[in-house]
Amino acid sequence: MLNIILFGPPGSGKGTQALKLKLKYALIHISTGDIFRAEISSQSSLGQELKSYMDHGQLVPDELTFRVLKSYFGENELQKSQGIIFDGFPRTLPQAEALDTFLSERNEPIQVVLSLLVNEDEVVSRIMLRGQTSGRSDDNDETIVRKRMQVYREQTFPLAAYYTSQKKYVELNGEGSIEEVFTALSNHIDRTLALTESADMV
Ligand code: B4P
Repeated sequence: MLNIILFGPPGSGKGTQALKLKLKYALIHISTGDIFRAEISSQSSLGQELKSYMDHGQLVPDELTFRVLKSYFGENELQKSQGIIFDGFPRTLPQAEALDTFLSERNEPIQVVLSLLVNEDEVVSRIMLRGQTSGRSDDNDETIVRKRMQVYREQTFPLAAYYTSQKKYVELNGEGSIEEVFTALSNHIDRTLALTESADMV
């Protein structure tokens, strides 16, 4: 099993890279942003509630995030795969702790947290560019995009220390081309896989 977290600020390329890594390593891709957007498209009252946070650049509160994920896992049994790539989750300490509990019950811990480093101006320009075609209301307004960065720094970045203390946190330059970043991520994953296999043989 290979369980990975892709970590980094909004617009750092987590979603872009997760789709490529999913195909290369036959992983299940879990993106809380995508799960929330699917709920919003269904026009449920829960979706309206999610939208009210996302449109303002705020995190969805943990209690609501857990409720949505619980119902998602209820409907989508985790099939057998080589592992899971988590994209945009966890984003707070309670989410990280809940994920650790969930995975340790399955005896399938996170092996590595790959963090994409991208400076704020680059992130803002990528997201504003995506906003021209994505139809995402959280991508259109620079004030909201900068608010998302502030929320990342205050609420999500502290998880770097949490995973560093577990010796799982690795930083990578996220500012190259999509292919360059993909190669760097793949190299780290290959190293992680080799280490896991040699530990299994002992
Ligand atoms: P997400 O859906 O996770 O979205 P994201 O942060 O915008 O993006 P990501 O890093 O995946 O960027 P992407 O690859 O698409 O979150 C949206 C919102 O949902 C959050 O603000 C929050 O409100 C809520 N939410 C989600 N999960 C939550 C949780 N666990 N708890 C609470 N709230 C939660 O890349 C962006 C753009 O850059 C794309 O256009 C891409 O083409 C481009 N790009 C990517 N890599 C590039 C590169 N190397 N060079 C140039 N451009 C690149």
